[in-house]
Amino acid sequence: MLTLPDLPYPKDALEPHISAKTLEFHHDKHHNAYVTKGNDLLKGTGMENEDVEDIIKKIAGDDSKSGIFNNVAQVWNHTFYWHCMKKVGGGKPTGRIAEKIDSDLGGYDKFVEEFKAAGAGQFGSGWAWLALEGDKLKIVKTLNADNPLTKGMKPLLTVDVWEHAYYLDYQNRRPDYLTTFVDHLINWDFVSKNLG
Ligand code: MN3
Repeated sequence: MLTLPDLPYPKDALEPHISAKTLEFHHDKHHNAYVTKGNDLLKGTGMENEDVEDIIKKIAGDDSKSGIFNNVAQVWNHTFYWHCMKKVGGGKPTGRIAEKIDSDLGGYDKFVEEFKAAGAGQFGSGWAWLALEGDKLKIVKTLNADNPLTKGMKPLLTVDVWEHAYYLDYQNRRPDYLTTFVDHLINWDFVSKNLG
C-alpha cells in the first residue's frame, strides 16, 4: 500500500527558490497521482503489502511490470526528494560526507560540477543522484522513474529534473534550477544521515 507523506516543511518554506505553487502541484497532484495509480496497479499482484524498496528492486527491468515499476519508483523517488531539500540549505557540507566528497569525488567544486552536469545532461525526464556504490560515492543520472536502488547502489541525495519540478519557477532554465538546488536547497543533514 503506497501512501502520500506530508511534505517535511510548509509549502512556502523553499521560497523564493521553489514556489509554494510548484510544491502544491508537484506534491498534491504529481506525487499523489503516482500513489493512486501505483495502488491501482498493485491490486491483485500479491505485492500490495510489500516494502516499496523491495518491490522496486524486484521488478526493475521486467517489461511486463513497467507500469507498476514507474509509479512505485516515482512514489519512492519523490518521498526521498522532499527530504533532500530544506529552508536555507545548500552550500558546502561538513563532517564525514565532506571528507568522502573530497576523497571519492575530488572535492566539493568537482561534486557541484558533476552533479549539475548529470542533471542538465539527463535528456528528457529523470533524476540526478549522489549514491554509494559499495563504499564509494558516485554521481549518476537515471531516466524517468529509475533510481540507483535498481543497480544495487544506496541513494544519498537526489534532484528531480522532470519539467514539473521546475517549469513554473524556471521555465526551460534547468541549469538555473540545478544551481539554486545546490547553492540554497540541499539538506546535507539528510544526506549525512543516509551515509550513516
Ligand atoms: Mn517530480
